[in-house]
Amino acid sequence: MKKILVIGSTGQIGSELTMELRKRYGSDNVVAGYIPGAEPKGELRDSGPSELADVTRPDELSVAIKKHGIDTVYNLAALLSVVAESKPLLAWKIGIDGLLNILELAREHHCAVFTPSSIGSFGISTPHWMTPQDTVQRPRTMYGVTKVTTELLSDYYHTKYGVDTRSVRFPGIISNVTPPGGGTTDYAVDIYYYAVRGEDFVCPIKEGTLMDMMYMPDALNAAITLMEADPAKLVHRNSFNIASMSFGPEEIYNEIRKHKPDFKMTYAVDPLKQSIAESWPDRMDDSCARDEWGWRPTYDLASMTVDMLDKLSARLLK
Ligand code: AKB
Repeated sequence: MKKILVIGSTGQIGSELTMELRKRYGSDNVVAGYIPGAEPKGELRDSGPSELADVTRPDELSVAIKKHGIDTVYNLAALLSVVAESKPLLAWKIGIDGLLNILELAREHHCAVFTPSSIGSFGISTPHWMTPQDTVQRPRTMYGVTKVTTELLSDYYHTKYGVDTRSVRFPGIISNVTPPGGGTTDYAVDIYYYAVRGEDFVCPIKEGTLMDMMYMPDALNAAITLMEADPAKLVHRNSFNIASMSFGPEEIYNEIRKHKPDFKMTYAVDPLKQSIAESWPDRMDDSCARDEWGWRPTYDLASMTVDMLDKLSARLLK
């Protein structure tokens, strides 16, 4: 059985990934790594072990890896795109200095490492429609720079030292559990909260701006399936395009209105978010992920909307 450390276990993806990994591999085999001030709470804390695991403190990471006999690390420590623009040095420190600490420990302790990349690793000069797996990556945001560097460093540690590094380029992730903080795609989560609370929504992204998005269950499944994949079949490693749906603000709004006809949305475009959104793909081509490790999403905009509205209504309107 694997022994897994999730770094960033209390964040948007980490909180759900840790619980899903505990379901699949057994609670005692999945350690929730956290930083001071972001300790696990509730079910996350009570259902399994947790450990201090700050990516910027290699000694602390080393203690956690040795104490629990870790062989697989899911490294989710990162700042999202908008926050990274306001704190570029911190984004680098966590995203890249932190990654190097993990890769060095993985080399020493023979751990496999998953560190997500993002649609943010692409830039304005990337082909936007059916963005190929291997293409131009010249982002102009610090988030994008750290994501391209993540891909390159992870591949380097694989080819040079044989560390089993793998990753995906996540689209905007939509979830009804932990809200995101400081991303360009956050509007596609926020809109559901407003709709369920019966409030009008002001969208920061311009009508017609397409971005890849994904429902959390598909995102978790992608990460775990890739880490389970037969290495002999992987031509690529860091990182795979994965896609399930792509839409602009008016499309998600119209989908929600099928269930909440009185819901209203207006626009007040945020220039930073808009310029980041316009530099990202409209839709990625994920055929390499499909061919090399059997990636298949299960949700589209319609089925995700039904589930989001059901789950949020059950929680917020109690
Ligand atoms: C963000 O908007 O920063 C993230 C991402 C797409 O990487 N959700």
